[in-house]
Amino acid sequence: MIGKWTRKKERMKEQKTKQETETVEGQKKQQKKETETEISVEEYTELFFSGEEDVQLPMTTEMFNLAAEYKRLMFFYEAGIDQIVAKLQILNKEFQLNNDRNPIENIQYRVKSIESIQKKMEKMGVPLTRQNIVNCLHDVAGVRIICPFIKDVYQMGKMLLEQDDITYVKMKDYIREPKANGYRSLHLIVTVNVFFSNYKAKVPVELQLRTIAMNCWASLEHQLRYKKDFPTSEERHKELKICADMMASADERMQRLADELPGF
Ligand code: 0O2
Repeated sequence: MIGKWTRKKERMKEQKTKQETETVEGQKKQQKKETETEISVEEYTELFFSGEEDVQLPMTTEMFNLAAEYKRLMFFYEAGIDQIVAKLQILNKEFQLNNDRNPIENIQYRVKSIESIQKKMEKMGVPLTRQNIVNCLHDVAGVRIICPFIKDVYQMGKMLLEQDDITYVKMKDYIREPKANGYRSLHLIVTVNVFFSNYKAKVPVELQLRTIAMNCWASLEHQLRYKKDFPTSEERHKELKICADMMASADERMQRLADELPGF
């Protein structure tokens, strides 16, 4: 009796597996058929720009000139970033050798995109000229330093400022005084000496130093804020602030744990 039931169960199982395999094969064939469909470039444009008015595209020479100008100017700022990053890597390695841990978890950097420069200058009400970019913007070169603990943030900032080819310009301590939305970070504007082939220049760089937890909040908040349909209600602002405060509380507790370890 048991044998009969077992055989019946096995037959049902085999049938089910066969049906499932057939379904998967069918889906695969359908997908293959769809990807094999050939479309012309006219059909492609019709599909992707349907309903959009045809527009005059910018002159290629103008675009090339702007790109070349931007590249030349950004080379100056990129050199500043390279110097700062090299300094941070040295400090991180030295600290690791002496203390068996890294005070820097991650270094991110960027030069401001031309769109972002344009937007900021528009907001400031100044025309987009080379001179205005250099005089009005301090954050064309940006380096973000992500540290494990709050004390690491301040120590890294201090170590950089003590180097005699770095000049302090401005500080905004959003850790001691967080922004209304809960944003926390230590912002330092500095200049760093860069030796080019024929001259030495002081390149301005914005440093954003923050903990892993602060960075986690800032990254998520940035993603939410840049979603066009993110409702900016009072309730949502409060929720974001609560999240930021929770991160800050975790940072403080982790710091206390670290402080209990001698020589940490
Ligand atoms: P991006 O794309 O990061 O470059 P300033 O003229 O520099 O004194 P500003 O620009 O308001 O005045 O400087 P602030 O307040 O020091 O902040 C500049 C940068 O800090 C921002 O750059 C962000 O990277 C970061 N930041 C400031 N506030 C917030 C915040 O509430 N949330 C998040 N996620 N980041 C923030 P940009 O220019 O916005 O853009």
